[in-house]
Amino acid sequence: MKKKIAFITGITGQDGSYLAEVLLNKNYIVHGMKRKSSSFNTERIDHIYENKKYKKKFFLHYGDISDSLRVLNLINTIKPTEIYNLAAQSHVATSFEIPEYTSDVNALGALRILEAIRSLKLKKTRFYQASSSELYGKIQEKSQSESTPFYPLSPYAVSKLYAFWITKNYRESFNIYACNGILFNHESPRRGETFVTRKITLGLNRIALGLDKCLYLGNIYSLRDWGHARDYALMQWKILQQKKPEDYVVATGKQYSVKFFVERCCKFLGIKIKWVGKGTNEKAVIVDLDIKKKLKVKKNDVIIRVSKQYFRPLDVKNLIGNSKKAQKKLGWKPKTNIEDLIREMMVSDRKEVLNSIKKYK
Ligand code: NAP
Ligand code: G4F
Repeated sequence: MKKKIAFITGITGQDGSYLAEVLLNKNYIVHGMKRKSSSFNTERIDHIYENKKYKKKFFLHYGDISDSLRVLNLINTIKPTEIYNLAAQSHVATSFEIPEYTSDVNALGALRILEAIRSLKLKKTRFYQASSSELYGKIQEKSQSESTPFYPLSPYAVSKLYAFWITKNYRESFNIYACNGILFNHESPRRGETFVTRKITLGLNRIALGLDKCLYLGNIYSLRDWGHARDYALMQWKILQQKKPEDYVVATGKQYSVKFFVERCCKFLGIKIKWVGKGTNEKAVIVDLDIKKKLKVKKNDVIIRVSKQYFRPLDVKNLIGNSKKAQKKLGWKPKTNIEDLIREMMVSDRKEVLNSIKKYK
């Protein structure tokens, strides 16, 4: 059988790193595009790059999804059997500040790859587009499936809406095997530090170990359907293994608030909090703590405050996915529940904070 060759854009990101592991375990040759950066940006994939086992199977190339010619040339040289387009300016709040850049990368990025596949006549190449539950924005149905109408609420979501439709359009116009994975939020210890879950797991560990006093958050009433990125990476691969190219929702079907996430992380640390105040005056105060854990906090410390700075001009308040189609056709079953996800992230961030303390001692 011919070897499968994958090309991943966004390989240095959270999902790119897990997907590379999934594909290498399935004996693929994996090529990834990384950006030139003034500081190291390969932390999430260094363990793969440095593993001798993958020396002839894992290749990195400099490139940027906004550079059409580079994208075309890379695809022409690699001749991938599967392309996973994960590259994105993926931070929703930031997209309000840099909307044009976000659109160039997220919307036209997908088009550039599809055009390369079309113009190079790569009839056998399959294309995966990293679509997002942000497309649902102002939700039109209680739980969101492939047939729920979209109503994007940010420049990020609008850019991903273009990418969604251009993927579908190239599938229908040019018969390209192209699919959208409409993935709901997925987190992990490799999640970027400015996304809310990671901000909380890292922030609370820093407080517990005495590096910070207080963590500032935005809309703590926001509700999300949070899964584990490792599980979702496997689904990205599965979506491209089907006979017919189709779009799929991937979600856990369970929903929690940011506030709940904070409470569970505190519980993990052995801290009991009480919420007091309203609106931007709301805060979390320590009411009890496990003295055996030797935490660097005490009763009555305020460890969470709400700050206007982290509110968005418009926010997606409420998301919960209906992934029945993926369950039926792809055998999708969410593996990691919220408690396991929190435990894994909290343990990993404790280690990270302890290492940084050691480093600067
Ligand atoms: P991430 O951690 O922010 O990773 C984004 C990746 O894109 C990074 O490798 C980044 O490179 C790269 N990138 C950014 N701008 C680029 C450019 N101009 N050219 C080339 N590469 C560029 O995001 P993620 O959580 O892994 O998400 C992966 C994809 O899924 C994204 O498209 C995201 O929008 C989408 N998505 C994510 C979720 C989620 O909950 N995680 C849900 C739905 C959809 P650097 O490392 O150099 O910054
Ligand atoms: O963690 P978030 O920044 O993720 P968000 O906006 O849901 O976007 C993520 O998931 C999408 C899938 O639905 C992806 F497409 C996208 O690329 C990204 O991966 O924020 C989650 C919620 C928001 O409602 C936000 O307002 O948490 C709220 N929040 C409250 N305080 C905060 C904060 N978000 C951040 N980032 N920082 C805060 O301090």
